[in-house]
Amino acid sequence: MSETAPFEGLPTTPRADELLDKAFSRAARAGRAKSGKEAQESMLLTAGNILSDNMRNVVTSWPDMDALAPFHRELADAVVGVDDLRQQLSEVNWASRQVGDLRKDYQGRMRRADAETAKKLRKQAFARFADVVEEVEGDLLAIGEARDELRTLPDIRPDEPAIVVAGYPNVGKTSFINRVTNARNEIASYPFTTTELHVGHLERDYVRYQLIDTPGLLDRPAEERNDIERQAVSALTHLADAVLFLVDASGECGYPLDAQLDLRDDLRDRFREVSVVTVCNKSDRSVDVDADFFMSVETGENVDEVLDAVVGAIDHEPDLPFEER
Ligand SMILES: Nc1nc2c(ncn2[C@@H]2O[C@H](COP(=O)(O)OP(=O)(O)OP(=O)(O)O)[C@@H](O)[C@H]2O)c(=O)[nH]1
Ligand SMILES: [Mg+2]
Repeated sequence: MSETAPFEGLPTTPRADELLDKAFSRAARAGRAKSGKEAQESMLLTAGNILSDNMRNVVTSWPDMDALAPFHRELADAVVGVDDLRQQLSEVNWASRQVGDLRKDYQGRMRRADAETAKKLRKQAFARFADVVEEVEGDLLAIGEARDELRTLPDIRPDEPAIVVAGYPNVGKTSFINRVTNARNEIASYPFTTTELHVGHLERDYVRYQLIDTPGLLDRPAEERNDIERQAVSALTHLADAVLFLVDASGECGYPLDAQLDLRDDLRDRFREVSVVTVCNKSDRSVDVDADFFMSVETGENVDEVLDAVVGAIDHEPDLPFEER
């Protein structure tokens, strides 16, 4: 499992009934190959091992949440709740051990029993296996849902420079990203409850940059965001190396310029560690605003200059003490 896409390789999570079906049908097959007490022992071992191994595999296939990059941990937390997930995984881990212990216990009891008693003990053991697995039925379902959600997270890499594109709806964020990245085949999207993150890539001087479109997230005042969105914004603050803030001075986007600039100031507070570059887009319509750059995605005017500036604003220095640079 790679550090950059930590949830990509997660296998599907079996449901409780699937696990039990698999374990008991394999056990029946193993039992048919033998007879008498040996058959009962073989069934017990087969079912017990399949259940405990499969449940342990569910747990070990997950990355260590504490070792995740802050961006991924926080995004995962926004989407599924990392504490809940940890708890569900620990329940399944408990069930795996519990089945293992039961298996050992019944194996010992069978050793001293005759064939008839061995069969009774094996049936008893199966009923107790089923009880244990059913106890974590809900946990397995929740883990499966978390896996399905997290696997579709866009391939955003904490180790590649990231430019976050923000601004009110309709100011031209997506048009910009589509124009400067190979967005056609490199866009991945992730549905939050109300929003999506899109990522496109571009290369400058052999460095790959991620451009992140944030419709529904960085396009309105903080107080209008719900908890999940707030947390996703916070995750982005770990990731962003620069913020490109687009404004539409013409007001054609439908939002007053004052409100747009207030949002820009709010994001400056939030993304305190990085440059927030103010760009007036739709310069073919209006340039009536105090901005760092004026561009038109429509005509292409100044688009390259804006890119150069934002790439230049990214600090590529390694984390050396200032005097040693
Ligand atoms: N005149 C003009 N129109 C533009 C320019 N850039 C984008 N537009 C238009 O503005 C509209 C909105 O552009 P989008 O790229 O969808 O804006 P957005 O910021 O991604 O909007 P949301 O996804 O809703 O947040 C579209 O009709 C674009 O064609 C520009 O430079 N000049
Ligand atoms: Mg858009």
